[in-house]
Amino acid sequence: MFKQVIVKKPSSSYVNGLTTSDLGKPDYEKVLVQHDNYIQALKKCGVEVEYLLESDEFPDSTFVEDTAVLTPEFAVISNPGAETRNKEIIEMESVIKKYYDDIRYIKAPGTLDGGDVLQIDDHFYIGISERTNEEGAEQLKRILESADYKATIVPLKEFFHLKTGIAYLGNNQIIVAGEFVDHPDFDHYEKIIVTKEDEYSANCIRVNDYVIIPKGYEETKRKLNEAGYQIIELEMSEFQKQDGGLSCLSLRF
Ligand code: CIR
Repeated sequence: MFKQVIVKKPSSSYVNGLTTSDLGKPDYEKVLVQHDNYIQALKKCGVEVEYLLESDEFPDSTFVEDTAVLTPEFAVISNPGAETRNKEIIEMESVIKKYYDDIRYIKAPGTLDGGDVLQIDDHFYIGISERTNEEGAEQLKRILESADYKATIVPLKEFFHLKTGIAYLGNNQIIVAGEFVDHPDFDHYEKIIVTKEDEYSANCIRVNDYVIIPKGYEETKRKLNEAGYQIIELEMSEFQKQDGGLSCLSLRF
């Protein structure tokens, strides 16, 4: 069960943030509407929402997931791999101190984005990506193993972040796309497989009794429905334009 989430309002500078997509510039008014709907959906899932105000100097800072990894026992402040995002952790550290006494840190030369970390029960998977380097992944692995969690490092081939292509639904079930469909590290989980066309919908989030998915992915929706999940669909177009998905917009704990 998640009780709490942290989200952060997108700033008007959001439209000038980092992206590799060719989907065009986000429409800021729509960004705000989509972000508000995201918050309403989380509330429907029964969590408390801490809402941080926007930071003009950090265009990508609405993607709070990248700044930390949270476990029930301790928090790990990440060291984001994108130069323009790195100092987002300063604000997040002060926020997280309200919830956690035990805080660990990923330290340079290690870099790590929270989007590269997936928790499946007591096992964490840590992607090595353009943002998370081997040193950062090894640091997190050591931190987790010292607390009796399992940790597996997964070098990515194509995906931007690990969680771009995989999510944990609960009850040993995962949803996967692309390079994770046949990945040996995830063989022992029951899989819902997302088609190439619907790849974006693999970044969904299970929050208590609901799975929140992006709107417009009928086949993914059907598969999740058939598997018995209650679904909330959200329009995500303006976040997709900046390489962001549903998981990126919150820290959940
Ligand atoms: C970035 O490039 O950092 C942002 N435009 C997107 C970050 C998405 N975060 C995530 O997948 N966890």
